[in-house]
Amino acid sequence: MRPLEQIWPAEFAARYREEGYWRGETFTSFLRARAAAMPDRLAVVGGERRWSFAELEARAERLARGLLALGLRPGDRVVVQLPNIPEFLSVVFGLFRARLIPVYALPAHRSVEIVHFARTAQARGYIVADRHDGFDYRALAEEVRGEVPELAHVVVVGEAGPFVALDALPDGDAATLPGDADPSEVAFLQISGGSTGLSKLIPRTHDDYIYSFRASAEICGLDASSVYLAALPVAHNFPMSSPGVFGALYAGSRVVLAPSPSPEAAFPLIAREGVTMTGLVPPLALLWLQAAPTTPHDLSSLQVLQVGGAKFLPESARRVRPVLGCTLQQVFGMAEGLVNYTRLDDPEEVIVTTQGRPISPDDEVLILDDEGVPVPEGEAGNLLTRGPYTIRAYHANDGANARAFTPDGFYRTGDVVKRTAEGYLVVQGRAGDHINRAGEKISAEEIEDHLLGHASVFDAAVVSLPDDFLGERSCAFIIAQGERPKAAALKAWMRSRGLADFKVPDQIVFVDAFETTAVGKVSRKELRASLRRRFLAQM
Ligand code: J2J
Repeated sequence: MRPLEQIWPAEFAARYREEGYWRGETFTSFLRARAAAMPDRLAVVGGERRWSFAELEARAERLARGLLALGLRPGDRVVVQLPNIPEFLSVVFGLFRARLIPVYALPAHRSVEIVHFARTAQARGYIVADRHDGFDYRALAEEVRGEVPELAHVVVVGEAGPFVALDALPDGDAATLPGDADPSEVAFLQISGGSTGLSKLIPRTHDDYIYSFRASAEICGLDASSVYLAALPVAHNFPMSSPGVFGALYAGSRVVLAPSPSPEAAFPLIAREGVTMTGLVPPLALLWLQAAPTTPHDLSSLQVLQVGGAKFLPESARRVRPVLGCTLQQVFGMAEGLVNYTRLDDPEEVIVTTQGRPISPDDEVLILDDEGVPVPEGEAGNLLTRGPYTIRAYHANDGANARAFTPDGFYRTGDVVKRTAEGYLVVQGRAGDHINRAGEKISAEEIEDHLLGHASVFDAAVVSLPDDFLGERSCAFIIAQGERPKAAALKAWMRSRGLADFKVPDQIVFVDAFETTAVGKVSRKELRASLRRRFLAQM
């Protein structure tokens, strides 16, 4: 199959190969190598199921044959929306084996998001669980298929309803399986946090992604004796690849899948499986710190707790070692590429006060002022980056590509950072207007667009407000037309639009008018900033 347009200029690709970052491995080739070298070693634990490396590979192979027998063709995109269950891994390795391209959706996504991913990726398949967390994904699939009839094949893990059960895929013939992918091909589409407007699709190649999690596993000290707990939803880039489930399997470690990241679900698993490492977003880390002192479960196997996705404040970071008895690792990453880690042997002060330094010696980092001029050392500026695992373009999105990348291929992260003399980054904030709600990124613009669809909303501006628990919460300032709707009714209406729950505004504030300047016009950005300022000043 032709690459889905993720292309580094030839001289960069050549250098990344020469330096040994890109080694020509694929997802299929690395799983095959582990299954051959350590067939009986336990690879995946989820619920009551325990699969060895050989079993994971055999399942992937069977699924690959079945999915092709169903009518999918190599190169087709398949939206995967699965919770933390072992099938997440057999399905994606099965897709890789059949050279189908997964598009990763989160369990929290609903019809608006899934329709958008399916259309943008021109997907022909959709794989869901029957139910999870009280929600029926088969009903969602019916709704999505009503809007995107091209989504010809819906496969369900569990009770299939009107669709095909994963367990009942046709047998398929081994001879139909294609040869292994070209490692420089796009392996899957990851989704962006959606900092402006709808989420964008992020094409990642075998070469670049495998480098990022192989190097991550090394930085995190994973080996065959490690046990990695996937606590956050594995479709997120962080628990997927930093080092995540893939880094762990690459290193021959065991992956344990937690149905929820809550202490109630995760602590017994840590004790039972001897978990050595896991990753959390800051609000969950706070919950763990609160619950750990009185838990009856033995957490002493835990060596490393990673925290990332949003800023972990030093006061909280300082408590990790004394309370949990393990090393904190701060992780500042993005699905577009660049990932920074504090190193396990860094001095405590560096671990607590910085968000780490890049994985690769070839991660190029620029910190520029608004005019594009490098800021003096130690001062805050806009972070731009380019390197062996940072994308050069989004999938099929010329507008976003023109905004997000410089002509020489640097990705504008939208983050405002400082760099210490030792090369560690400290996140200060961001240039854009999205809300980082407990690690979930929400585009102000996307939510405003939805609100404007309500008959009683004349205008809306969505901003982030500081929140003790979430880090940031979303607040919609609304000018009503006619009678003011009740906030609860407006939230329920947002939900009924088929939007992920985390995007529904946490708070709604009605105002009579938005500020205008003498010229009568204020940019959305200035408007949001001034609404936030005025609101916070009144508190
Ligand atoms: C402050 N902001 C942070 C941190 C991410 C590893 C870890 C996280 C992500 C992720 C990821 C932050 N402090 N420690 O993909 O592989 C904010 C920044 C960044 C954006 C990216 C990974 N860690 N952030 O969170 O694509 O604003 O990836 O640009 O979801 O999260 O979001 P996302």
